This record gives sequence, C-alpha cells and structure tokens, in this order.
Amino acid sequence: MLFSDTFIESGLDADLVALARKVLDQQRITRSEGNLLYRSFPPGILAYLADEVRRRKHGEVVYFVRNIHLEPTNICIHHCRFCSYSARVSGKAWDLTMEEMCQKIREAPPGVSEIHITGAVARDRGIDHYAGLLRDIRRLRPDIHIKAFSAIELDHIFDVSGLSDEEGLKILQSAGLDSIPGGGAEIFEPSVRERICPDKSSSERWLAIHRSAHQLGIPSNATMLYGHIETIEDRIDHLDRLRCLQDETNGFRAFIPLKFKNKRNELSDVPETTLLDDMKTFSISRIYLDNFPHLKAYWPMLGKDATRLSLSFGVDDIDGTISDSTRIYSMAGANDQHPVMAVEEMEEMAQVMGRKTVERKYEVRF
Ligand code: V47
Repeated sequence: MLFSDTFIESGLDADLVALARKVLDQQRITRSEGNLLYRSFPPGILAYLADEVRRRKHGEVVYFVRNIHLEPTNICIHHCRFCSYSARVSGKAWDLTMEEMCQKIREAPPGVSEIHITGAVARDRGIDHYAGLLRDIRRLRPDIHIKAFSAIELDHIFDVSGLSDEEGLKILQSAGLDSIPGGGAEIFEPSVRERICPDKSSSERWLAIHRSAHQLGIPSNATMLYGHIETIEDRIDHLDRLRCLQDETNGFRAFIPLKFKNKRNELSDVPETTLLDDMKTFSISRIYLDNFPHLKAYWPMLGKDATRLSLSFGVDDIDGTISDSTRIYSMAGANDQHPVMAVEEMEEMAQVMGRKTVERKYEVRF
C-alpha cells in the first residue's frame, strides 16, 4: 500500500476516499464534488491533495516577480460595497498626472521587471489617455512587462470611446499592453454580484473581455473576491465559469483568491474569514482549476504568515516585491500598511518549505 493510500484511508468514508483518488489520478472533478471537498474533507487531506497537484505542475519551486503597482486614480464611477479605496468612501482623493505616473516609473527600484496598473474607473477618460500612458511607459522602460487595466476599467474605456472589445484591445496592445490583471471578477453569481457591486460590469462582460484578450494573444489573470456574503456553491460556480473559459482559450496564467477585508467599507459588519477557510479556498481552487498553470497568494492582502502557510495548500506563486506601491489593501485594513517584501524574504519563505524561488520574467518585447 502506498503512503498516500494509508493517509487518505485513515479517516475518510469510502465515497470521499474515491474522490481523493480521483484527484490523485488527475481526473477532473465536478461542481458537486467541489462542494463536497469544501464541506467534508479535513484540511490536512485537502492540503495533501492540492500540494500533489501543485507539485506535478511545478516541482519544488515558488515563483515571484520584482514589481511595482501604479494606481492612477481612486475617483471612481462605481459604488462597490466592499471597496475601502474609492475617494467617495475614503474621503481621500488622488488623480495622478501623466508626468507623476512617469516619475513613478523612473523611480522604480532597480531590477523591477513588471508594472501592474489598476485603479478606479474614471468617468470621462477614453482610449487615447490610456494608450498614451502605455506608450510613455514603454518609452521609459522598453523592457518592462506591462500588466494593465482590469476588465472593468477596459469595459468603460471601450464604451466611452465607442470601440468593440477587439478594437480597443488591439489599440492598447500596439501601445504596449502585455497582459491583463485579474481584478473585477469579484463573484460571478448574478444575485451576489448585484448585492456587492450593483453598478459594475456584469460577469458576462468580464468573461467576454478576457476571452477577446486571449484570442488576441494577450494573457490574463483571474481573481475571486471571497468571504463576504457568497456561499460555498457561489465560489464553486465562480471557479467553474473560469475553468470553462480556460478550456476554450487557454489564456489565463494565474488564479488569485482575494480574501475580503472589512475595514472602512460598507460591508464592515461582515466578519472576515478564518485562516482555515482561506487555506481550504486555496486548496480547492488548486484542485478545481486543473487547467490553470498558477495559483497565486497575493501577500499584501493575505499577510506574510498566511502566504507562507498557503505554500502548503497548493500555491506556487507569491506575486512580488511591491515596494509599497499599492493602497487597495492597506485602506481595507491589511496588516502591512506599507507593503514591501525583499527578495531575501521570499527566498527564506520558500526555503522553509523545502523549495527554491524562481524569478518570473517575461520575454523582452520592443
Ligand atoms: O477587483 C477591493 C479587490 C481587486 C477589497 O492580476 C478587495 O496579478 C479584499 O485584482 N477586500 C483588485 N479585496 C486587485 C486585483 C489584483 C491584485 C493582485 C494581483 C492581481 C493580478 C490582481 O481587489 C478588486 C477586488 O476584488 N478588493 N476591495 C477588499 N475590501
């Protein structure tokens, strides 16, 4: 008998043992099996299964990137109830000029190879403004990977400019856009989405924009904002819609579960999830999304300790060095009010788990 057989059979009913074997045999699990994993599996066994899936995909490696975020403005047309960041909620507004944004690029620490641009949905700004920003950044840093604008921002930019998704994406791509971040997905289930972000682009629009991007060769990430008013079934529904699109396009790189933080927003009465729920969410995401290459723990939101732990629950990517360049999570109450992680700290995090770091670098484009 294999070690894994002994381990699995030690505490589980026969139907759960069969499901665990299915995962280990690399067979795809169904929605109802996803729900069963959430509700009936001990966390230790979930960790074991998710870690097996991760190991088969990546071996003993933890990916990271030297990156900065650029958050152009927080003056937003939308009213998301989970948001602590918009000027309307925080009472602190900013709107950076092109020169201020370029200065942030010039000041990026040495070695930074990726810039992540996302922020509020600005009312009147069309494609020329965003294409101009991309071109300026590209001029300053021809070698940097530009991951920019969530599908929600893109939806509005294309609408204001009277462009189809394909037309808009092609303009941004030729101005320097390399990939699209995963923000704005929240929860796809329509009745939950209606309650937490009533005036935001629909789930169908989010998925359609990512589909068009993938068809043009622009890869993207996907997120899920969990731990507010959604059910376990809603989380599985979210994963299922992503898995279906990935079957069609194969354009997603990473899935990033985002834990809802409840400080200074309209959902502050909702308690935050437990560490156990967070780790189960990572494991089940890793198992369910069998066609996603990476599972990322975004440490500025999760915290460094929980990120370290998540490496045992299916995570292979811990995002980046950040250099204190994002406010979304600090404003919602994250522990790190000035998020920075040195490369040495990431190396140590991986080493404790018996793994080594690999810096995620993209092909240089000119
Ligand atoms: O869509 C907003 C989330 C997202 C809160 O692609 C909140 O590599 C928790 O998408 N509590 C934006 N979450 C950030 C994002 C992201 C982050 C890191 C990496 C990548 C990537 C993408 O932040 C929003 C929303 O889901 N968010 N407020 C809050 N109170």
